[in-house]
Amino acid sequence: MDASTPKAVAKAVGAIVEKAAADVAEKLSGGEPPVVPGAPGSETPSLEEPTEPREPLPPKPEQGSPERRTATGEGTDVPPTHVGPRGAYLTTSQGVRLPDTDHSLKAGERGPTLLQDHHLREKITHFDHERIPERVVHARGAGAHGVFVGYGNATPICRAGFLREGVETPVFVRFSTVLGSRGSADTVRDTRGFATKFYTDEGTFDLVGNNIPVFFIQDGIKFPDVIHAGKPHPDREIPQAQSAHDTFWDFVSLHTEAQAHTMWNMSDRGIPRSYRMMEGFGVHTFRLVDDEGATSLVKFHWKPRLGVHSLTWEEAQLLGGIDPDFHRRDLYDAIEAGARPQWELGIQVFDDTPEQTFAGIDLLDPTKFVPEELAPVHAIGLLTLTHTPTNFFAESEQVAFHVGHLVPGIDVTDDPLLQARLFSYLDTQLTRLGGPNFDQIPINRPHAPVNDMRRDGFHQDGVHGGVAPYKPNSMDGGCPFFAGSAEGGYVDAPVPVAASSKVRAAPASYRDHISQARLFWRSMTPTEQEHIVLAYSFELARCFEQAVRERQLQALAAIDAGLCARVATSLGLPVPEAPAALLEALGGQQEEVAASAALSQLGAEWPVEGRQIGIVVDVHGGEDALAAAVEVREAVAAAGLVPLIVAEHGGVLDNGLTVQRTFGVVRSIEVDAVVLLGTPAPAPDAVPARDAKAGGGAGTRLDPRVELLLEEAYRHAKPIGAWGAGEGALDGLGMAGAPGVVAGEGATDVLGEVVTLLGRHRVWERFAPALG
Ligand code: HDE
Repeated sequence: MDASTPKAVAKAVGAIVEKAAADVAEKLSGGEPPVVPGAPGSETPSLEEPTEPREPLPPKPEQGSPERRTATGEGTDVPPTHVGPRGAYLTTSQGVRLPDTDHSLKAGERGPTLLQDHHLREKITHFDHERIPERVVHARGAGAHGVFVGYGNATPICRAGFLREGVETPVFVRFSTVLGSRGSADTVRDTRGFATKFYTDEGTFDLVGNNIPVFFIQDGIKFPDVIHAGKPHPDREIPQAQSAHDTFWDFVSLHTEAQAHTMWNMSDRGIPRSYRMMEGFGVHTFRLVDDEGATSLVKFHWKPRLGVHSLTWEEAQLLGGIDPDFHRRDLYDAIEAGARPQWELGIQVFDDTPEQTFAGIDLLDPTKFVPEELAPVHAIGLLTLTHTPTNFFAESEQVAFHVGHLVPGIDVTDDPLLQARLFSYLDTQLTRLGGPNFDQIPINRPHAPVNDMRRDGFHQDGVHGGVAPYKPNSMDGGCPFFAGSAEGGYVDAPVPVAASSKVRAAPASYRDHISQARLFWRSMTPTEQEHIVLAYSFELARCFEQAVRERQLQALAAIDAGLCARVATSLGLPVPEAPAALLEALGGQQEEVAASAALSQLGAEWPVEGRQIGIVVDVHGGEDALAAAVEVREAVAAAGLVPLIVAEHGGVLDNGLTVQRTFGVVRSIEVDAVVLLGTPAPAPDAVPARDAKAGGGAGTRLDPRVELLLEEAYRHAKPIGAWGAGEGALDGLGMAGAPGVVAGEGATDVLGEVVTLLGRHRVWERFAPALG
């Protein structure tokens, strides 16, 4: 039969329709049509409200629903890696293959574009809407996937399942700066966000913390004030991602409860070496609940396995220009290289007394932390970051944290900063992620079963069955049912609330703004104090208004007279008296701990894996030098460090090594230590007119760019090693014999010493006499 005639086509279509009708009839109750159509649900409701928990009712037999597909057409039962683009051909958003995407549909080659060009319109319309609002704070950040394993020792005080021994929970962690826009530099002086989403079997728990344990404000209602003060000036929109400007220091010098946090920001904590080398803090006091309902108060800590380390301020500034993505690159490169970043989750535990105070420190005041000497941090689990994101936008950008994402066993306290946050995080996602269904975006989906009776809204991805998204109901068999504590329900801890009246006021304990800034300052080593002095001096020198500088100096006078005098000298201003009001409010707080050794970053040894070692190779140094380069590179990699081969020209050397940086391109900030193998003479491209870095030179036989590399590494207190002829070069630069400068005959011996030095991060002893 000829299927192309209209008659034949009509016949074929008729047969298909007939078969479909027969199929539907078959599906509907075994061929029997329903007696009376219109029953709302698939079961007849009972007279009484159903109380026996059961799964949702099945759909009615005639109901269909869209097939489950991923956004790119794949079925949903595929591995997560299969949800990206698929198929070999370019398609429209509807999956229709396309022969061309370079030309609009036009009336002739030189003619006008036709309105009917659906491909052009679809492509451009989507592009026009690619941007979503960046986060109002913490816009600049980077996330990674990982796993958390509980140690089990927290179980006696916390019923949360993910803390039980050996329980593995998938996590997503996002690190961030606070002030800068999405495209700002990673290494600015700022607080860092440390937000972790635990996809637990009992629901999602978010620990949305910072790398500093105190905050600028005691009450969330001040958050818009402190952020407006820290953001760029509204008229010129400068400076970007900086606190070094008038409005910031105007606010914190008037609003002195911010002084403790600003002290931390001015310290080396404000410029971390790496996300992998930061502590994290929940900041607020939280409440844990055990199986019996008993409560304790805790502060959460993240302790990095690699220790807490920082950049120098000069490095941070150079990186802002040379590699603004330094921290996210470091994070992703480390994971890719197998140096998986790890932190232990720790808790400080306090009795849940009505005063909610420990050792004179009000636990509800988020501008105060509890020194570890007074309350030790107990490790309760291990976090390991294992995977980089597949798509930055889908994961790091769309992840939505919320301090109200709590699981049974973890509850909040009345800290007024935390209370305001409980409102804010949900609210902000409505604008940022375009509606109320942001929790259905893949990175935000809980791993626990969800039956929340929420319906509809923009970008609804669920296809909800049933007719009764309300409680109580009998139409959907009563489903969903309530879960008490025994069924894993989240029961708010029934803690008493003291009799009170409505007030806009803070308790007397909140009046002390100085003791903890003083404690921090006094806990620092001379090297760290020097950095703090330089940071205040830099920031205040960049303020225009004299009154702002003078007012901040007054606050410093209350914190420590010596600190104030040093900053005042640097600014060329008189040393002021400490304001009486600040001193009076101090009271007797913090007398027990004059200094907390745990706050200093210096003085211990840490693992060095993932650290980058610059290996400077003299390509004209002969066979021995080239062989040594291979030996050192292998030893560096074997020690779990990352080698960076630096030579006068690019390409592959005679010894088979690939040059990663040329002298013209390398900068000291990329490496944690430098090893000099030989004395590379000035290369042909070391022409001052071409590159200012090639200009100087101490007149040694060394290439001036290598000299600059060594001088900067020296100034930044990095370990430096030299082998063979390189030893003489260090002599010429006046570095030989200085602390942390190692020279010797055996290349790998030298490397061994450099690695040992790196375990202490930097060689600050080099400058000890200057620091007094
Ligand atoms: Fe946040 N904060 N915050 N914050 N915060 C946000 O939420 C807010 C505070 C923190 O990587 C926003 O999704 C208020 C303290 C981190 O996605 C917003 C107050 C701490 C992140 C918001 C605070 C934080 C945020 C912006 C005072 C440390 C980044 C976009 C009551 C314990 C999370 C968003 C990520 C993000 C509000 C104070 C940490 C606007 C109102 C204290 C790590 O909701």
